[in-house]
Amino acid sequence: MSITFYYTPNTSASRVHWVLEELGMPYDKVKLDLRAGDQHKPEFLAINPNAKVPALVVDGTPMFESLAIIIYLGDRFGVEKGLWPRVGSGEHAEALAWIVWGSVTLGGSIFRIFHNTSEWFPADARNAIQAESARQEFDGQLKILDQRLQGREYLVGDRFTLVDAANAAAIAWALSFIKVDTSGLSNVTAWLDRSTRRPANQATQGA
Ligand SMILES: N[C@@H](CCC(=O)N[C@@H](CS)C(=O)NCC(=O)O)C(=O)O
Repeated sequence: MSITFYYTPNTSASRVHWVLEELGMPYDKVKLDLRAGDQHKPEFLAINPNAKVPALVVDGTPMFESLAIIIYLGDRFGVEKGLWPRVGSGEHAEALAWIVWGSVTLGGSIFRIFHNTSEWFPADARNAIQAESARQEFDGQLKILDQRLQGREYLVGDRFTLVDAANAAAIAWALSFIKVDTSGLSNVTAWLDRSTRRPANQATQGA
């Protein structure tokens, strides 16, 4: 089997990187310099026509969208490693719900905050009202997450899964540029620390 991972550090690719390390499978890495425009080169566009990281090529089949990649890796390789529930089980249903929520609902708020505050985007494309409205949504979603984690260590079942990696990576990235009052979020704070301390995540830092 051959797996090639296309990534840039500190982006949406980071959670896929973490997942690949958790799975402990051999893979090749190709680092793209987004500021230099590597994502627009024809050879990368042939893999992801959206010109964004991450992308993954498994035995010649290209994939993009971090959420799709993580679910694919979980279904195909994660079950036997105890990192993903068996397809068709109740826990698999919960895993899909929480991982999609983390990417689409929570992730949507994070991206709206980023797009409306980051200097990566031109000043006239940023909107303070949009940023504030997304910020309020994000605060509410963190409370929902905190309630979910009440009395439990991980989001699904009684052990760490790729759902925790996907969501913790997104939130850790968000907290690097969004100031959050974490009082009242003790479950989220403890879960984030518990998850991000894992060796597989640490191995991706600076890589
Ligand atoms: N929904 C996509 C988002 C991918 C994305 O926005 N990637 C950004 C980095 S976080 C990117 O490659 N941007 C390059 C560009 O827009 O030129 C995913 O989860 O894979």
